[in-house]
Amino acid sequence: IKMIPDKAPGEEVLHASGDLKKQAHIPSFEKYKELYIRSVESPEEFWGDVAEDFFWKTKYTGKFLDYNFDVTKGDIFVKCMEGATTNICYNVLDRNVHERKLGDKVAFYWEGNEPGDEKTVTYRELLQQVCKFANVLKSQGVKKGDRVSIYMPMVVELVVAMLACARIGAVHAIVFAGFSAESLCERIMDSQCCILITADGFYRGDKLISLKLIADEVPWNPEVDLCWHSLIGGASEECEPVWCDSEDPLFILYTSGSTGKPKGVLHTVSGYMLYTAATFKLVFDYHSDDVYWCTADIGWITGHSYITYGPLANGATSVLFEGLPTYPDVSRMWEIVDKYHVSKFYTAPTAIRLLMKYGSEPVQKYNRTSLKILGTVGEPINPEAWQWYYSVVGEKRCPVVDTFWQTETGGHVMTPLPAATPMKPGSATFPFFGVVPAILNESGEELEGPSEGYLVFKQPWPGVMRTVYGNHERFETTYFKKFPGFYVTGDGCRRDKDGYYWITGRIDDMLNVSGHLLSTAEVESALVEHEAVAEAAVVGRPHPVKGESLYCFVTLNDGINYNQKLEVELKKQVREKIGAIATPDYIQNAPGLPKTRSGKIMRRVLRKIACNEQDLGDVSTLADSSVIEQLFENRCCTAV
Ligand SMILES: *C1O[C@H](CO)[C@@H](O)[C@H](O)[C@H]1NC(C)=O
Ligand SMILES: *[C@@H]1O[C@H](CO)[C@@H](O)[C@H](O)[C@H]1NC(C)=O
Ligand SMILES: *[C@@H]1O[C@H](CO)[C@@H](O)[C@H](O)[C@H]1NC(C)=O
Repeated sequence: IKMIPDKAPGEEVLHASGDLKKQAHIPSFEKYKELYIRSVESPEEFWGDVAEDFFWKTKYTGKFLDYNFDVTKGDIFVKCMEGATTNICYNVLDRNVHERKLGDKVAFYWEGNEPGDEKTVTYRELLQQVCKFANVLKSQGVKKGDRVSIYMPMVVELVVAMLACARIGAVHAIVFAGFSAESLCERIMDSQCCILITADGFYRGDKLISLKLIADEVPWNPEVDLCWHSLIGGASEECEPVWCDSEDPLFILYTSGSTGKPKGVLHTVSGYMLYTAATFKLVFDYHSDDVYWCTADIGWITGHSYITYGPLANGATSVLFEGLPTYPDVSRMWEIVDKYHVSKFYTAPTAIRLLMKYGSEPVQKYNRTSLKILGTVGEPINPEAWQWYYSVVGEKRCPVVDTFWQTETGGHVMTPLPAATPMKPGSATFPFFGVVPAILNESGEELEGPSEGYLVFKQPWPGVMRTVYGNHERFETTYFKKFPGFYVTGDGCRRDKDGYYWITGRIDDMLNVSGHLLSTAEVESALVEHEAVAEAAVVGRPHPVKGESLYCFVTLNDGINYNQKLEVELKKQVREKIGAIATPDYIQNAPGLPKTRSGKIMRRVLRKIACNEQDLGDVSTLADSSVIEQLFENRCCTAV
């Protein structure tokens, strides 16, 4: 294991302060290396120590971690602590209230969209609400193994609903409240959920989102609607947890696939519990007096792992925020940091870039001396935004943990540890414990030393996904077929001379809009469903705030004219099919698309046209080069 974080001439390497190191769980790079080697060579010992903090009804019977990552040797599988029985809800609530005496500790400071709208929930109160709602679910016939769809805004009831499922062994499948009726429907159908939990509506900034109206468009739902408040009123506060096997499913969370249909990423109980608990504790260097705030939505994996399970497993106090960073004004985030004395703050590069545009004044209006550690998640952070976050928000006192991970990985896999890892702005630095990365070239050979290629992992860690719900073959094809023996992330990566890893972005045809992965195929199929459209090709165009914007080329059916009205219809179509996040930024009328002789659209060329880059590189495989000139002529210069 080569890790030599030396300062190279002209390169910036930043270190945590002595104060932070003094009390840190992992105080030095030496300590990190020592533990890392132990985690990889003896996973049973390393994770066994983590497991000791939790309650196990019965012990595991087989190997601690059993797996096959090689498709040529049989089915792919990962099992952690198989045979042990436990309950994750019991561990994150009952254990904290009863064994650790944290009943009166605040679990969540809920901060509403509207300033002044607020609520505090202690661990004891959270446990009571979860038990009541678990009893409600049981009274509706929900049993262990049943899937439950949740489509809710960022309210305490969302956390209650997910933990109530976990308590009775039901599998939650949360759908982000920004998705359309059609996306919700697709996910409900795929997971075969027996019940949908939703809300009347909520405000996002000054916009009212009527969730219930959207959900009711789901045509096959014959259920009579039931009201949360009337059901929970009469429910008992006692609810015995259902003991689950380590490898019983905990939740399904959908992520965009490159072939269009979303994939139901499945995580199981024990491995996910150990992994989210350990990453939360070490990556944010959690201490019992911290106030932690992750600005993500629970509808994404970041919210599952680092708003609900990781922080609660540690008995942490978190802020749960319903609103937007720009409402009622662009100081809102810092006002909240000041109000609750937030010490650990976790947000997305897209939010940082958005706020950066307004300069330092809105930040400096509020007291941020409580801040100790800053984190980023969702996409690689560009060094310029990193510097602003570090210098302006954190006043150069707070290390920045640039965490790389995916829905599929369950928790952080590449990340600095705040007191131990010397930081390089824009690098996710080194692997977390138990994670063994490698860089492969196109022919699947492992590259040593400074290199760039496919980021893969050689062995599992407890929190890695177990399957694609209902389609194990798709799981194997997507993550394991390309390079037998490795988990393939789909991201590109560079390793520098000091061994630091730099994530370079998706290798396949995915878009990352504000850190959310969208498949071009999904957007294209939404466009083509419009009667005027014959063909569509979507590429990403760099965007200063969102990272990437959607640039859509559409070829219309014969005899149809392109106009403003059609453009509006197409935008609406995509919004309705996929959700607001996928709204096209540019739509260009493209009577012809650049194709290879075998008929494959050359997206590489389209990306250059979208950015007005005249040097197209090698276009020898192009079937008809006359389309290129026309595409440049019709370029859109302003967003629609
Ligand atoms: C995703 O966004 C990041 C930051 O904006 C960028 O570096 C990366 O290249 C993007 N990925 C793709 C596939 O374009
Ligand atoms: C900022 O908050 C800290 C405590 O978090 C306090 O000690 C300090 O006086 C405050 N500074 C100002 C300018 O209010
Ligand atoms: C892949 O890497 C190996 C080892 O460095 C090298 O021999 C091989 O030529 C590389 N293949 C490609 C396609 O770059």
